[in-house]
Amino acid sequence: MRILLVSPETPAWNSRSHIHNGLGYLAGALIAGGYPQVDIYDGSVETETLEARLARESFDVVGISSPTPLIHEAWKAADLARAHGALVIMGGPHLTLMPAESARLPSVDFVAVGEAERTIIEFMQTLERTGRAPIQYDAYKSIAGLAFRQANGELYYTEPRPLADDLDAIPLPAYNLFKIDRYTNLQPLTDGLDRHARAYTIVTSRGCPYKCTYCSKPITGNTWRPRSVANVLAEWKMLVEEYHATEVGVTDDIWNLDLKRAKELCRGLIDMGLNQVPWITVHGMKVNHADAELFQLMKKAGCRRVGFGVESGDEQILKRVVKKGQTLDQVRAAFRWARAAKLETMGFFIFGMPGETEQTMDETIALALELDPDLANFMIAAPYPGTALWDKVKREGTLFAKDWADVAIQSDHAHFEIGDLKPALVERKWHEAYRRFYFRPRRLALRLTKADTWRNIVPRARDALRFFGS
Ligand code: B12
Ligand code: SF4
Repeated sequence: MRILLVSPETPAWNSRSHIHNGLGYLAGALIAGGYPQVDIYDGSVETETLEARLARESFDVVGISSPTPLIHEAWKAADLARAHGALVIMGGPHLTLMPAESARLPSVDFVAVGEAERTIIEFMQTLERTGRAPIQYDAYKSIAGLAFRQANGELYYTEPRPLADDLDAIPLPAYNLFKIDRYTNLQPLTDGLDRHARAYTIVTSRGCPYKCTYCSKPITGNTWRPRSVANVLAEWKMLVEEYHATEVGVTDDIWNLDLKRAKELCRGLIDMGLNQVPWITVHGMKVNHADAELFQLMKKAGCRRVGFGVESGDEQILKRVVKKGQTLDQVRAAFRWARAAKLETMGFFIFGMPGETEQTMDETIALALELDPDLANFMIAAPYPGTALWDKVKREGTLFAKDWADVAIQSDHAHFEIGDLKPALVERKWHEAYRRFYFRPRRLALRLTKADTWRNIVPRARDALRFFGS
């Protein structure tokens, strides 16, 4: 059985490209489960169109992954796969949130809901047993985590797939299937674009028990499931020694939830000499599960930079609207400790949450200036389906998105209007944040000393117009 796993091309995110670890995990599970004829087509780095690939090579099954903003591209991929005679199964964050919408489409045979390493194996075994045409729908009803349109046109949802509880037992991602030399480094905005990086990402735990109102985590869920430190270190060693990683990105929702484990991981990296390869925390860290010692250990373990979700400079917005479960004092302490350990810092800030006023957004700008991270990332609040923010805006406000493609995080436009909060104010404060943060003489001087500023002068100028214009 030949299987192609596809991530569609992404106009929603084009400044960098990371490997798609979800597809890596599925491929790893397939290989370990006895289906070695699997490949990954990642639209963000392929030189050949999907259509050309499907015309050149025939596949029994095409599996397509999609977050919310890319669902239209994913559906186009499904049409192409179907036109080339493959059975189509879709999965990933958007499919988990809205399975019916895709399961109804004529080009989509099955939708996988949630984590799918087990689901895909049971699906392949059933397919192999019952044949491709006609599809024996009844045979798939005992596989947890599927949605599909039956022969009579009605949708059928199987039992929910329980979250995998022993992550050590999940086969490692099939890293060999990524065309690694085509991906960029993990943070080109900060480090300059390195097209020769061998940047791998690693998932050391899944899920997060916090419930920040804007956060969409349909796959990994509200519990926290760590891999054992030994299991993570073995994978890390493999990435460094066998795959020659030049940088590693930890993409956990919250890798430092268990402070003791985070420290053990760092000590392990030091003891095993894996600290020569720089690493970062892609999704950021949580400030209230850290202490000074953790940052010292991270630095020794090769960590280059830490990012923190600061979100708001207003304690009440942080507590009652964002529901971040952290205080401004904890934010300040984390930055202080990280800086003392000589780690670079990044801060993520959100503008335009419900209930915000000009004053609360001014407080956020003031906090960004006070913390003065090496990189500040200001974002306009973006509601994703399945989040408390989405529900509130739908209930009490007006959502502007006409389409899933408009639900992207990196946008310079407000996504909704709610109460007295006007979109024009949010956009004005967002631009002001960029201007006041980056147009300080010291910042400008720093930027001009970076070779990358001059190497990429055109895209940098374009970014500047977008961020600093009003
Ligand atoms: C690393 C990361 C990135 C990286 C790499 C992209 C990638 N796709 O892996 C970068 C920085 C490039 C990125 C970009 C974006 N990301 Co991102 N990203 C993540 C992050 C932090 C980890 C992803 C991961 O490795 N998960 C672990 C693996 C095991 O899970 P998985 O990928 O979901 O795959 C499992 C299942 O979903 C399922 N599955 C997935 N695909 C398929 C396909 C088939 C056929 C089947 C059967 C099953 C299946 O099986 C997999 C194994 O269990 C997640 C947060 C999270 N916790 O998931 C956000 C997250 C996925 N990203 C998100 C978003 C919004 C984006 C962007 C759209 C941002 C934007 N511009 O608005 C872009 C889209 C780029 C793209 N092509 O996907 C959202 C998605 C929310 C939503 N409702 O869709 C998330 C959940 C973050 C969040 N909390 O908001 N992202
Ligand atoms: S933003 Fe981070 S801390 Fe908050 S719920 Fe999402 S993953 Fe957890």
